[in-house]
Amino acid sequence: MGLHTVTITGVGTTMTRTVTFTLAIHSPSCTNSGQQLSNSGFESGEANWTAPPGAIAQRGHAHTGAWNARLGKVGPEAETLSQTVVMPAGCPFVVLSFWLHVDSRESSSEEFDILSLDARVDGAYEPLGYWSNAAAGAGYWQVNIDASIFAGHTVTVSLTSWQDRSLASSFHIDDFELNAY
Ligand SMILES: [Ca+2]
Ligand SMILES: [Ca+2]
Repeated sequence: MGLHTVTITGVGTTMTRTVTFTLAIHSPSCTNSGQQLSNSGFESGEANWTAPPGAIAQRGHAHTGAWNARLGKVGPEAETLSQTVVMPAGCPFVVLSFWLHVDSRESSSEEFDILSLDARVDGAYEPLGYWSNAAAGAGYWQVNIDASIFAGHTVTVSLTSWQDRSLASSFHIDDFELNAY
């Protein structure tokens, strides 16, 4: 059960082609499988999310649709995007994923501006990862994290940006999903 990566390779006389896909095998007890967050692509604006004013907007920089979230402004204030969800009992596997684009005025690979991913799982704090201006680059990429510790619990997932006082970094986020299996 859970998520499995399957790779199929076709070998011809002059070329080889490989395709990789993810196979989800649901637990028999998982009757409410799939994506659990509401408004995961931000296409309903701020609905279901707690976010700083203006962070969720249409600014021509979405991964899909027209809306996305953006965290990060210069100064000492943290900015947090979060949503609370009750994960279904009977689904022991959870994958957290979102699409991230880091745009930064920092030119150094030193880490000055941080985006951290954290959760409260039945109130208990769980750090899950962080990114920084060092990850700046063109376009979005997908973050995938095993979040099976969420299974069956009430969870608040949060992304928080912390910035120093110069050279802002923008953390663009879209299609934030919690998939249960
Ligand atoms: Ca979107
Ligand atoms: Ca900075």
